[in-house]
Amino acid sequence: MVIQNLRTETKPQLIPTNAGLRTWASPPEALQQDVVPNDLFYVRNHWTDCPEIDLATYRLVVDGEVENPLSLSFEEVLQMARRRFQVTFECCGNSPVPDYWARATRTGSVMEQIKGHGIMGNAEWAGVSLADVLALAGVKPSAVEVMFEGADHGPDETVGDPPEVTYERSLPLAKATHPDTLLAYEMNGEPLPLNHGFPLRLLVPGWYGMTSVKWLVGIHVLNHEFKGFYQTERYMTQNGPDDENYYTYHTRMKVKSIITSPAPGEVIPAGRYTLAGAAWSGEDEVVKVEISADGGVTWQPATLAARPSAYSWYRWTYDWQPAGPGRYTLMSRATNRSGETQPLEFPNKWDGRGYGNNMVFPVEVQVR
Ligand SMILES: Nc1nc2c(c(=O)[nH]1)N[C@H]1C(S)=C(S)[C@@H](COP(=O)(O)O)O[C@H]1N2
Ligand SMILES: [Mo]
Repeated sequence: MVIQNLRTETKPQLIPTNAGLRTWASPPEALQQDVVPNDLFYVRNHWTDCPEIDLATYRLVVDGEVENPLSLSFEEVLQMARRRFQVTFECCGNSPVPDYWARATRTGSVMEQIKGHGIMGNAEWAGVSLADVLALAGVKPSAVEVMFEGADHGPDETVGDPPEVTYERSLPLAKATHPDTLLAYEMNGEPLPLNHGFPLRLLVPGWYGMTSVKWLVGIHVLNHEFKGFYQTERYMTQNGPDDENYYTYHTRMKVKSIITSPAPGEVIPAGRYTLAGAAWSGEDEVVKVEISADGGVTWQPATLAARPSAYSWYRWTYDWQPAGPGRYTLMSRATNRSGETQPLEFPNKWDGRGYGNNMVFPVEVQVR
């Protein structure tokens, strides 16, 4: 509770989430806004130092299964047709496993609750369609996937092995050539900040954050599936023994919602209170957000605001009249156009990592 008092007196800032200084969570004040400011947008890096790229010598290489391999300067990228729209994304490891969340809410640990959902954000991005760049290079019929190479490399952060690995991820050709898949050079009207991939990053709308490769230096069109370390050894969930697929590799963001007001640790005065939050569902639409103020016994519909882009989160509000002072368990539950709803329980018990966890998260709140 001391932490909470301190927080109200200081300017909101990113919250470090591990000793390695590779991941910072967005503070609640940032997630309460329609668009998260650049300096409060979560950062997830695999190494502690960002590559510093000199625009004067920067080249974006496009090669592999293409008719005309390219080496584009930043100026040449800027001259191509510009697209600008909001995109929400979350790290695949954003929300924690149920045990962590239960402990954080039971003990009232504000910081742990903030970190629990803070590895996500919504911003307005500008850049060029990757499809335009690929068209310029002329993709051959033999192409299957497109691989994206970041300028950052080193030993893997957790095991130190392999001793030298580059941040590389691939996309299937259909997603790579979708006109909304961007090479972004601007974030909320500013040049892409260093931590977010200056000067150019891939931006894969509707997909989990790890697919949006930062500090992009290479686009390699492949005639086979890419099997690199961050493609096949990370960002997957181990399925149960009866599942015919050993792993699920995460791509599209699942249907999900968060409560942003009240913020973790906030004490609500008795009377009317407007609950607020956000909901999203990868490439799909959210059609319904429901709220429970009694731990999941009864549910009422929240009001969904129109979203400014097909890839931004929806903001929702719910006019709550608590019966009186006391402790309440709040929950939000989103449903998408395809009829998928957030599960009440953690979707995968076989894998302790919580990747892609979109369960309904109970939030304990005190009304006084
Ligand atoms: N080159 C490179 N790209 C990267 C990463 C990285 O470490 N290096 N991290 C990925 C992960 S796991 C996430 S969740 C997002 C985070 O983007 P942000 O730091 O701009 O929020 O970037 C992705 N792109
Ligand atoms: Mo991530």
